[in-house]
Order: sequence, then structure tokens, then C-alpha cells
Amino acid sequence: SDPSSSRRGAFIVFEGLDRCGKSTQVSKLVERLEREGRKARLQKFPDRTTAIGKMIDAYLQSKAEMDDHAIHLLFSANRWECAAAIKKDLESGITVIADRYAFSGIAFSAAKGLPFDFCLQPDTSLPLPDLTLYLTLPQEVASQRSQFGEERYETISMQQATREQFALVAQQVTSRHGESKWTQVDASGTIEQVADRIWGLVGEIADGIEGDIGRLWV
Ligand code: FDM
Ligand code: MG
Repeated sequence: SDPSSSRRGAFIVFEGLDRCGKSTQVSKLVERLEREGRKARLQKFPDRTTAIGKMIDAYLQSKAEMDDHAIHLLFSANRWECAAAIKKDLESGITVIADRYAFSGIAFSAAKGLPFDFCLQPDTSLPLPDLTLYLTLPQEVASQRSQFGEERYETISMQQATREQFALVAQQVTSRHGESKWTQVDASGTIEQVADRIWGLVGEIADGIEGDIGRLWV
């Protein structure tokens, strides 16, 4: 008998500042899981393909202006509209890998000056990631990567402020949900070096999880 058949898929989230290599590593992990015969799905946040996602995209490209609270709630609504599909996939044994999640939502909005508790609330009760990998890279390296500066939040001062908020988010995750739920990853080195580092950290949760899907901040 296959012990993994009774398990649900793991929910793994990648977080980090802009141009730290998240999207590359998310794709590499999905590929590697599939190569090993596991079912995996990539979920990008913001998901710019939905109606809400298109409003977010216009805002990020500075084609539209929006009140800070309003855009914060749209980012959260964009997660809620995807939540049922995430749960369904996890329950059917698919590993879901998210490229950003609620933690970006809090860190970026709080960095703009919105109250931290306000930023936290709208995502309450979303599916809880089983593991969040927080990729870190020195700002000098990220800023030199191509395309840095194209979108709204890609300034050195905004990235620095967001880095500080991510540290507070990490504290919230570990104090409310446990140390095992948040892991910082050094994202410097070659793509393959970082991918191997991540593979080692993902470890056995890629074989599936026993137990229910948790609820964020609950
Ligand atoms: N971002 C992302 C937020 O401000 N709030 C959120 O909830 C999410 C998911 O959007 F600067 C920011 C982070 C980043 C920008 O993200 C677009 P991508 O990963 O570059 O698409
Ligand atoms: Mg970006």
C-alpha cells in the first residue's frame, strides 16, 4: 500500500522582495516535483488573469491610481477568489506552490504606512501554508537585476521598508503557527545552487501531509 495516498498535498509559499529569484525557483520546484512523479501546481499572486487581477496589474504598472486601503483589499480579494481551488487541489493530493501570498500583502502595504493589524485582517482564515520559504538577497544584487524599477514598488526605499515589515511578518507566523512554518533561504549563488538548497528544505513534505489544512492567523 502507498502511504502517500491518504495524504493531502502540501501548500508551499515562496516570499521575498522583488528580483530575488522567487519566480525562477518556484518554476524549478514545480518541474522537479513533476519529474519525480508528483502532481504540483503553481499559483502566482497577484493572479493578474482575473478581473480583480487586472485592476491590480493596472495599479502596479501605474496605469491606475488607487487608495492604499482599497488596493490592499483587492490583493486580499484576489487570494480569496483562488482559495477554494487551492483547497480542492490540496485535498486531491496536489502540491500547490505559490509565488507570493498574504505575507507580501502585509509587508508591502505596511511598508506604505498602513497599520500592521489592518493589513493582517482581510487574509484571516485563508488556507495556511505548510511551509513558507522566504528568499533573501542583498539589495545591491537585486537592484542590479534586469527589469528592477519597472513596477510601482521597485524603489530602494520601498524595498528597504518592506524588508523590515517582512521581519515582523515572520515573527507573527512563527509565534502563531510555529517555527516550522517559516524558513529563511539565502538566495545568492547560481540558480542551481539555490534550487538544491530549496529542495533540501522542502524535503519530505513534498510526499504529502497528514492532517487538515490550517487557517491563516486562526
Ligand atoms: N504585492 C503582492 C503586494 O503589494 N501585495 C500583495 O498581496 C501581493 C501578492 O505586488 F511588488 C506586490 C509585490 C510586488 C508586486 O508582484 C507584484 P510580482 O511578484 O512582481 O508580480
Ligand atoms: Mg514584480
